[in-house]
Amino acid sequence: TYPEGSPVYHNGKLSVQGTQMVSECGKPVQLRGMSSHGLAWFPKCYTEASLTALVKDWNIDIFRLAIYTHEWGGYTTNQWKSKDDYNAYIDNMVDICAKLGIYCIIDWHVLNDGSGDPNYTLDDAIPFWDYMSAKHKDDKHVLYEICNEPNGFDVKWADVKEYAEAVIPVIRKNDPDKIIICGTPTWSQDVDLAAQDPLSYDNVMYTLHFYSGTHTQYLRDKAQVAINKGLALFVTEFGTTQASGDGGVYFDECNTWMDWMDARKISWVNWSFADKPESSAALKPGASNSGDWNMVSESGQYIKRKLSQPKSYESCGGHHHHH
Ligand code: IDC
Repeated sequence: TYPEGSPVYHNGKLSVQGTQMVSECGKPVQLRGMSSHGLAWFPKCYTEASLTALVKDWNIDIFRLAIYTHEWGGYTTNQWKSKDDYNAYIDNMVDICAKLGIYCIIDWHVLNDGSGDPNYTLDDAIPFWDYMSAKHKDDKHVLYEICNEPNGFDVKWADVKEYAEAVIPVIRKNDPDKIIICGTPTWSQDVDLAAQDPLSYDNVMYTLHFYSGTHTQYLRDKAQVAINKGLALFVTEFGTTQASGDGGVYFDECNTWMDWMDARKISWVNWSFADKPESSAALKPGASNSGDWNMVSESGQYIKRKLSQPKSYESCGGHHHHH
């Protein structure tokens, strides 16, 4: 059970109806929250204390656990932890989110190393998702993001689809209906291409990522094409900066994106809750050493203000609602 009044208490198990994510009682839900930077890069930032502050002081509904597959202690490299220890770390974070009553995304953070082709990670992805979906099958608050950002000129939607069609059955065997979020080519921008040949599973959403210093109206137009064709989108990552994660901040364009997402009740998660010296990081350098989870950067201050707006969902009435 989740704490009374918490996001999971109000919304319960999520599912997808048409283009909209809905709560257990079928009401549209827009969730807002933060993404970790790499769990292995800034482990000091991801503790029960920091997550408690994110819930109590920042008002998040959801936290994303970014598990880089290759870079910086990537899961597949055994550099930071063994796979068993990494799994235990992730499981602990998932349990902390449950205790706090927030949703969490387990993000298989495919990015630079390898080739940008998620199939490159398949040998590790299959056992990872088998383990995670068996372990968390009864955890209503978990969502599975199977490939952060497919990228590279040669990586087409057909390749991503092939990967998804290998991974999704593994998850579905353990966990028949939790939300699965699938990345799209060009760093999760080509949702319009996915819409031409969507996946044939229920409760699937598609990843749309933007950085407001780089991605503007043209990307919203591409996303609208996908929505018009019936895709359900989830902005599992966006930044207020350029796509490098640094440079800027670009609040005017970000406001336009926020209005666009609000109008469509599209959920969003900001990159990133970390104190790296880069402008997308929501914390000032040194925050993790001092344990001050409200020592915000310019971007963090802006995001915190957005998170403090009234909740964008209607309660199902807790655990004892009736249809
Ligand atoms: C960036 C980090 C940066 C790190 C880099 C590694 O902000 O500190 O050095 O990754 O490659 C993404 C990725 C996300 C990126 C982010 C900013 O999902 O991992 O983080 N970004 O570049 N897609 C678009 C932008």
